[in-house]
Amino acid sequence: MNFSLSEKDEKLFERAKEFAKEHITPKAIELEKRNDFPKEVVQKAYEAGLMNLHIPKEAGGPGLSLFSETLVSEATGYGCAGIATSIMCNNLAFAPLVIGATIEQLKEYVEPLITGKDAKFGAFCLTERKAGSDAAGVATRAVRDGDEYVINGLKCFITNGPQASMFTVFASTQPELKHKGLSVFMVPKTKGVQMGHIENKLGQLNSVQSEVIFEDVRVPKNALVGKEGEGFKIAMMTLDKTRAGIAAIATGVAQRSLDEAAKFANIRHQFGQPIGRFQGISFLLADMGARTAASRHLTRYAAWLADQGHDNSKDSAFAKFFAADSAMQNAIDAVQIMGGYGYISEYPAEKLMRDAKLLQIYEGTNQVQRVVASGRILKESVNLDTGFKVKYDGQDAPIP
Ligand code: COS
Repeated sequence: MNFSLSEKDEKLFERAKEFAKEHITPKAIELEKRNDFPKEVVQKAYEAGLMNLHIPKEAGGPGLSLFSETLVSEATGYGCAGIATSIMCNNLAFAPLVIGATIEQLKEYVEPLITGKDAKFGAFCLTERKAGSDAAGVATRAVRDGDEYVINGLKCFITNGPQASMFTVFASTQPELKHKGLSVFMVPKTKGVQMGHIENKLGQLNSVQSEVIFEDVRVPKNALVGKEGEGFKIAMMTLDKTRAGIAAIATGVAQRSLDEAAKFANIRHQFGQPIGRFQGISFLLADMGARTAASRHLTRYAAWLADQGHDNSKDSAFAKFFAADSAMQNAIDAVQIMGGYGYISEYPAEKLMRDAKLLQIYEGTNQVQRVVASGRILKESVNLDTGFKVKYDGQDAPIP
C-alpha cells in the first residue's frame, strides 16, 4: 500500500497544475463571457501533451493509465470545469473505440486525430431527447445496405459536437432487441452530418454542447466497433472508466472551492478578527476539506481498479456521485463563506457553483450512479456471510 504518486505521475500532475495556473485559472472568468469553445486554451493543452492520454502507443497515443488521466482532469478542473470538460471530452469519445475497436481501426480513425499539429476532436453521441438515463432507448437507426450502414437520428447534449471531426455514434441495428440491438459506429464528419441547436446552459460556459443530426449518413461496414449488438455493453464499459474522469474534475472543483473560501476566511476581518476564527466558518472549512480528500481517494481508487483490469462499476459510481455532490456542496459553502463577494461574478465562487451543478448531471445523473452502485451492493450481498445467523421474518430473504 503506497499513497504517493509515482515519479512519472508526480511530474505529470505538477505539469498539469502549472498549465492550469498559467493558462486556465487566470482566464476562465473572462473566457466564459464568450460562451464558446475555448479553442486557444485547448490547443495549448494539446501542445502540452495533456490530451488523448489513454490512446495506446500502437495507435499513436502515449498509452497512459486512467489513473494518470484523472490527475490531469483534477488539475484542469481546479482551473475551470468547463475548460477541463472541453479538454477531456476526447477521452469519452475515444474510450468506446479503445475498448471495442481493433488496432487497425484505431490507426485509421483515431491516429490522424491525435498526431497532427492542431488539436482535433471526437464527440460521444449516445444521448437523445427521449433517451437520457434510459440509454437503451436510443432511437437512432443504422441499417445495413451492402457494404455500408446508413445512419439516421438526432443526438443532443453532445459535448464538442460543433468541434468534432469524428463522432462515436450509438445506433440501433435491431430495435426489437432493445439494448441487445444497439451498436456503435465511428462516423467522420461527412455528408449528412449536421449540427443542430446549441444548448444554452447555466454553467460550464467554457464547453459547448449541441444537437448532432445524422441524415442518411453512409459509413463503410468497418466503421462498426466490435460486433452488432455490442453497443450497450461498450457504452456501459466506457462510462465505468470515464466517470472516474468526471469525479476527478469534481475533485478539482471541490478543492478550488475550499482554497478560495479558506483564503478569504483568513483575510476577511469582521468583529475584529479573521472570519475563519469563528466556529460557524471553520467547521464548514473542515467539512469541505474532508469531502475533497474523500473524493480524491474514491476517484483514484476507481481509476486504479480499471487500470488493474478489475470491475470498477460500483467504485466509479461511488466516485462520480460523491465527488460531484462534494463539488456542489463545497461551491455552495464557498459562496456562503464569501457572502456578497461569493455571489458576484468578479470573484470565483459563483462560477464554481454554476459549474458544479453539471457534474451532478452529465455522464449519468447522480441518481443513476446510485442505481448502479446499489445494484452492485445488493448483488454482492446475496452470498454475504456476516457471521450473524438469523432468519429474517422466519425465512431467508435473498434478493434474486
Ligand atoms: N459493464 C458491462 N456490461 C454492463 C454494465 C457494465 N458496467 N452495466 C450493464 N451491463 C449489461 C448488463 O449485464 C446487461 O447485460 P445482459 O442483457 O446481457 O444481461 C445489460 O448491460 C443491461 O443492463 P441493465 O439491465 O442494468 O441496463 P438498464 O437498461 O437497466 O440501464 C443504467 C442501466 C440506468 C445504469 C444505464 O442505462 C445508464 O448508465 N444510464 C445512464 C446513461 C448515461 O450515463 N448517459 C450519459 C451519456 S454521456 S454525457
